[in-house]
Amino acid sequence: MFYRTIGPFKVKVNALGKFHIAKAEDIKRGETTDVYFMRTLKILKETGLAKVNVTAEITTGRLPKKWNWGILCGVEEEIALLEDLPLNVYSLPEGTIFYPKSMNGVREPVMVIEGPYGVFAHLETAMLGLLCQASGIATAAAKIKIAAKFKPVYSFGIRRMHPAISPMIDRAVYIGGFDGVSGLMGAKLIGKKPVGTMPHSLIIILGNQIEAWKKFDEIIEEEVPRIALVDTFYDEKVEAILAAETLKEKLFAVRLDTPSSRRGNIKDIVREVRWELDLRGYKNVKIMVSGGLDEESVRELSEIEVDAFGVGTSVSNAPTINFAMDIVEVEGKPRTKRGKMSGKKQIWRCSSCIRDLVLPIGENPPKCPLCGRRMKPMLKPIIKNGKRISREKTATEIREYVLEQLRKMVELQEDGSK
Ligand code: PCP
Repeated sequence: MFYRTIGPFKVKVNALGKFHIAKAEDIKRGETTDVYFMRTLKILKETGLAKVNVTAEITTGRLPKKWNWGILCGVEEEIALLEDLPLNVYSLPEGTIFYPKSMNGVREPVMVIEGPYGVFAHLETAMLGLLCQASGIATAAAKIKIAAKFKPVYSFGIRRMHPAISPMIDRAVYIGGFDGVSGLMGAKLIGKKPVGTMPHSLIIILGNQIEAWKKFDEIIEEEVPRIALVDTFYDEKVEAILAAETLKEKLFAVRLDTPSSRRGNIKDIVREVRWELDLRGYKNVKIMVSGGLDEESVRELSEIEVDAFGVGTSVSNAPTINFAMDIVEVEGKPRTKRGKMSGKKQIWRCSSCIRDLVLPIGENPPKCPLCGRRMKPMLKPIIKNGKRISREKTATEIREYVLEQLRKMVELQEDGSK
């Protein structure tokens, strides 16, 4: 029996094997696939068709929650899955805004795979899973970042999902535009320090919020902002004043995580807290709200003096984007199923209108039907004959790319052209 020291505890190693998760090598080998792909492979091998060259594209016909655009996320893991296979892969850059259909009504192929079908048939399930969930999370995060009027928003939602995917969740939320994540592994993955305040448990165990705030200030590293949780035992404004009088100039912010049973009109509660703090000269103390927030409640609260938001379930448990992968060419000849359009395609984007046309490969660069400007091709090669050819971008670079697009979308929305 092996033991591993985790924090103050010695843990039986095989206990670790008990989590119901697939390991990276299982995923790469196709162990997480749907069985009908294995049966298809068997038939193709026995009929000598496994080496048939196809072009397959990943598209979605509609988005959840009446979203009219989405953020593509999960491309890095897709490369990890498909790398070293004799395939060519083209993709929208990770973080790119995409539409289910272009202005000319064609489904947008966010990723295109070329090569012998038998090489990746058993990976379709994982290929879709990697894009569907991460893109749903990144899109939900982007919508909330816009609803927050680009004020700071922090990811507190990994506790709602299986811990094995918490790094992926935090990365997708950050790429979607959030300013920080609470998870240790997620923060490491994005190359950032984890963010967080204090849980109710600290105050409950110390039995006294003033004692808890003081101990936090005495013991926790100085660079960690002093954000006092002010809803544990008394009314928020009473605790906010107590926190300000306890930590004085050291108090960076107060966090309201008001239980739903007491939430009533949270906007008025925030206004009261703001008023009482200002009245006593604590104008610099910021107000953070968390607990059960979603796009709608964040939009409402961003109208008033809320300086930052902590959002959990509504991003970590965001709806998936139901991508599907379809063959559109066999041995270079257009062929696909009903409901899809055959042949290889390119997405052309007008970067001024952020609107697209999808045209067959080889067509001349079109002009934007809305503003007449020249459009640019969006699908870029990322893997050539199994070799990665695109540079790996940091999560922060991809996030900046997303925020740039979101600001443009808001601008277009505000001047009524969206
Ligand atoms: C949790 C945390 C966040 C909540 C959950 C985020 O609150 O403080 O505010 O999640 P949500 O958006 O899914 O609601 P609690 O568990 O109430 O409190 P604690 O901070 O004490 O863990």
